Amino acid sequence: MRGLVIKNTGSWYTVKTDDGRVIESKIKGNFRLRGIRSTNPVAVGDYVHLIINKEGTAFISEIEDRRNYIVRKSSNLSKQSHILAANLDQALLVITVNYPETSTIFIDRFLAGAEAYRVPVILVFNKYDLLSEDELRYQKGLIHLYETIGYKCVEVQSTENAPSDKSLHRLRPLLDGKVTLLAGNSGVGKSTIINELLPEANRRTAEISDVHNTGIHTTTFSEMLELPKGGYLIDTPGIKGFGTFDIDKEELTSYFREIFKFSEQCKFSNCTHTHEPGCAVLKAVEDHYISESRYNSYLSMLEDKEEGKYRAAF
Ligand SMILES: Nc1nc2c(ncn2[C@@H]2O[C@H](COP(=O)(O)OP(=O)(O)O)[C@@H](O)[C@H]2O)c(=O)[nH]1
Ligand SMILES: [Mg+2]
Ligand SMILES: [Zn+2]
Repeated sequence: MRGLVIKNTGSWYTVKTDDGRVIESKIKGNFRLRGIRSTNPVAVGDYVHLIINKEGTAFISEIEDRRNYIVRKSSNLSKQSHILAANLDQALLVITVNYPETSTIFIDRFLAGAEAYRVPVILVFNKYDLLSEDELRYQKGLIHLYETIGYKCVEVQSTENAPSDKSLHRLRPLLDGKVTLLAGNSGVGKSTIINELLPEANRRTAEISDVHNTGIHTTTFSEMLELPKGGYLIDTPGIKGFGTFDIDKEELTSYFREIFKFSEQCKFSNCTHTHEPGCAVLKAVEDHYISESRYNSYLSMLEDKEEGKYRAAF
């Protein structure tokens, strides 16, 4: 029997089978997966094969190859990673220009991580109702910037009585039938969005994960919440970005789409776009074809890399 892992609590995995049953499962024996040293061999989003027991529980006997996955380093000491989720169709990054302020560095690091993992991102600008005229103008500017680069942007208000063109329900067609990771700084409105988009039956689950968030439960377990018309939202307490990922010298540029485009005209193929003569990126920043905020985010990630951190610190 094949199924999708929708929840992980310690050694138990909740699996939704292809024929619609929900079965609590455990791993059988030792799984050694190619190339990944992880503390959890199975993650939410994984497709697995089950051997169902007489008691109605099951053993996971096989994990299908992942299309993609996101990881978090377990600790500074170990080289092991914790797989947060697998097989994502997209990520929804919730941003607030204010209350709390989401920095462009945070947004750009998230986007770079998503490029590295090849996960499309939708930028959701929340709390429309709270913004002043100046803040709204700034938000419009950001939306113009990110749409020009090629990212989908949506302005919403998650609290009651939102004007229809700011309603959260505009997100539904973007989410139906897809596996979406919900991300963003604490306080931007992720739980509010989940509660609004999920039907009554799932609301309780969302509240339970809120309990996890408040620290009663310190361990963080990922969970997939089923949308009414199919598809899932992945609520991963504490996830802010794509965590650690190795940044190759040449690759960093390619995680910034518009910088990558200009870099093809740089004089040197190994140009870092910081000081080199004939650098087309520096010229494009000067001519305002590349925004300073994006270029600064690029520099901050380059600095991490040069300090040997090899990680995006979200
Ligand atoms: N005014 C306003 N408040 C919002 C909006 N969305 C969320 N909030 C509030 O922001 C606070 C944090 O929201 P929450 O969903 O807990 O954020 P999370 O930490 O990302 O899960 C709560 O008090 C929400 O009621 C919005 O669109 N407008
Ligand atoms: Mg929350
Ligand atoms: Zn260059």
